[in-house]
Amino acid sequence: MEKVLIANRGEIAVRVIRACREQGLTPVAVYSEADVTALHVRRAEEAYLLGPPAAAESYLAQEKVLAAAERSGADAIHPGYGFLSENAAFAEAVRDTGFTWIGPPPEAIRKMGDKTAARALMKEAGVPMAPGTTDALTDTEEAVRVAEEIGFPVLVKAAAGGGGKGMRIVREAGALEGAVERARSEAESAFGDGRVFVEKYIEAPRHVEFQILADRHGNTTHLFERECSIQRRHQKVIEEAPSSVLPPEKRAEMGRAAVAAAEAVGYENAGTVEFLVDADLDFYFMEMNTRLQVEHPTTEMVTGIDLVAEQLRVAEGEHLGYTAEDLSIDGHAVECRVYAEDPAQQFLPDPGALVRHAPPAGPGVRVDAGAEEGERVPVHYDPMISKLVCWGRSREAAIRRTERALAEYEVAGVETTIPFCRYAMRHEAFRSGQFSTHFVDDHFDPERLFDEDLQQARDAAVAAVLFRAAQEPDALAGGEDGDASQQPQRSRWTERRRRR
Ligand code: MV4
Repeated sequence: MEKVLIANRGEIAVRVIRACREQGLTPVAVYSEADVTALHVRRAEEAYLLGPPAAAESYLAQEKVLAAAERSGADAIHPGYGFLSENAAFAEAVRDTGFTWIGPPPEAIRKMGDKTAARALMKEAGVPMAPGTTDALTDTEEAVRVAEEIGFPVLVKAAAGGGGKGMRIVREAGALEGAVERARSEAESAFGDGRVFVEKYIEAPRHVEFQILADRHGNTTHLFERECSIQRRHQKVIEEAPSSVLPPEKRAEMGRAAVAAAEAVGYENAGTVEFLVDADLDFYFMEMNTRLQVEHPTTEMVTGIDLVAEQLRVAEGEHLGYTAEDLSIDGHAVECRVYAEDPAQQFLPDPGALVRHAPPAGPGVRVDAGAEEGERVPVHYDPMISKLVCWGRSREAAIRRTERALAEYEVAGVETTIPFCRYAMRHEAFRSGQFSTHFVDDHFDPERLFDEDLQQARDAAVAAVLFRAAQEPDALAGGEDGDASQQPQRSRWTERRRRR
């Protein structure tokens, strides 16, 4: 492998480009008309225009991506996450066209994309699952019989669903038939596949997922877990590694189950096995994600393994060379996703110009950003600006560092999820580790968003002033202090703190 085309954009494209360069590989970017000046285009060695901004015309346009790979002379394609990363047909087309696919075998993508096939495989592999059917329901009488058997509440799930799409909770028999019919028709229109199945609903679960790495010689290992329970409408906002609730023996047991799940599907490359964990720390297979995930940096920070470098290595046919027994968890890492969304308005997307973007830094602070100051957060794609990942020797230290870094993070021009992340970091339910996937519903009160965050408003105001000053330097020079050159050159931030 010498040249890798990254079929993606934003922070993950930058992340893969960096790993390619460190591996001595030539990174090739693709971009849409909305991304002409984007960071990933500027960080690549070569860049190829795909087409108009709409994803369907650009990052999802399989033929255009393959044509760019041909034109560039790339020998491999990395899909990142989202877009075509879990499209089995595309993975097949990549291989059929002679490129190395930096991801799992298409067959593994296909099997794990069908939730009933995944459940049948897990059952065979002895991986714990929530009680329920493995095959799709044939008729509603069967649904009633299964639901009576496993007991309410139950979940009706779409076989072609995932990530929360096509799911309905049913709490009593009377509502079951209607729910099955509605889930079936929703799945039919959303996925062109109306098959549904029934599972026991796990109340107030935690979302704990295990990172998997497998080479092409049958060696499969896990790299411990991440907790991703702080989600909003199935969109993760805060993740951490390790989970705050797993004792070592439970971690080892879940790690074995995750490896068994990956081996059952003949997995290769990086993937994630998602479990639900209940109050008794019993765990149940939920889904397997056949891609690298957004939150992979938390695992990298506590294991010291560069997951993208490993993906590239393994895709080239190298052996893993280690197992989980050779790895250990050092410290704790917390990731905050910085989206251009307004938490005070139900996380309404707020795309626009990044008038100011000055991320934090310092020991144990990593910011994977997909955009820079002066760029626009486009309307066409996921509005994630960056991921702030902080490492600490303990969970408390990682939280403290995250609070410090969030307080330093200067953004102006768009609303962001930073205030929500600061709110979560100071909430007792989060700090104590006593939370579930219902954290946002149970604990988030938008009225309390800026309780201690008037600072936030001030910071934004100062950021705007700083930005303006940077644009018109003399605007401040002759201010009330008279000739600035006679004044001691204090940091404007000190000035603000002093004024406060
Ligand atoms: C569940 C569940 C409770 N019981 N399955 C959400 C999306 C997909 N990952 C599956 N999901 C769930 N499956 C059973 N048997 C609760 C959820 C769920 C959830 C899971 C993880 C993180 C956030 C969630 C939000 C709502 C529902």
